[in-house]
Amino acid sequence: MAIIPAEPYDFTFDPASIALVIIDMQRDFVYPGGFGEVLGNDTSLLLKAVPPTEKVLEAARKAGLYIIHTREGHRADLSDLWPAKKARGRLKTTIGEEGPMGRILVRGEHGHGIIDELKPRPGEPVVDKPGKGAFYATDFSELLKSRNIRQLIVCGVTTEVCVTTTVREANDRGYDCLVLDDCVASYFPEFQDYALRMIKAQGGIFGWVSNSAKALPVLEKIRSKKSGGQRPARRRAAE
Ligand code: TIU
Repeated sequence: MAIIPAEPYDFTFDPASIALVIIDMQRDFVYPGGFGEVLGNDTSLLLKAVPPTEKVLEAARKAGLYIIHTREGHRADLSDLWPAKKARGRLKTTIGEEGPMGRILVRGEHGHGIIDELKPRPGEPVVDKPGKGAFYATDFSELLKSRNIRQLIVCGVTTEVCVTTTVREANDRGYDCLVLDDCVASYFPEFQDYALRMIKAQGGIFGWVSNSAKALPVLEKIRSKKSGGQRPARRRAAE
């Protein structure tokens, strides 16, 4: 077992049954011209989560952790886009319409893609989700069950929308979630603060909160143990 110092108390996990989940690190949210900006947000606020998440992703890869990426977006024909979601906000430009990075929040468009810094590698599943939570209308649950995953380390954007929705969905399905506070970001600093406080309040009602500085040394120790010969050959070959 490994232990990451966290709030409201230490987070204990078995590296074999934990996954790193990186939520919606897509150009559509973190760069101008995408969905985040058409909603009226300053997308630059999300960029500060990128360097620490890169470090955690790299350490998780070296540790041999199961890694899953998610993307929010819709089919090109928008058949999985609820009219309520399309209409929300009374936006001038909305989901499915052309923007500078292609059709907004549509699968396969440049804006829908995960940013280069956090590009998924072969063997790291990418879950395409039409909603905010990773469980709704996806095979996320089946992917976790197939690997006997019980705990999640969660990074991504935005803290109070897709990250929190996923953490709450996971909590009700019996998963422990550890959120790294510098690896998640919001367009609203006060929502970032309160969303994280809501997760860890009441004895960790939805999970645990820590940060990359505390998680990295723990992940790096797992790496050194595995490089001592325990890592399965299948994983070595995939790198
Ligand atoms: N608007 C906002 O803060 N977020 C989203 O619409 N999606 C995600 O959080 N991924």
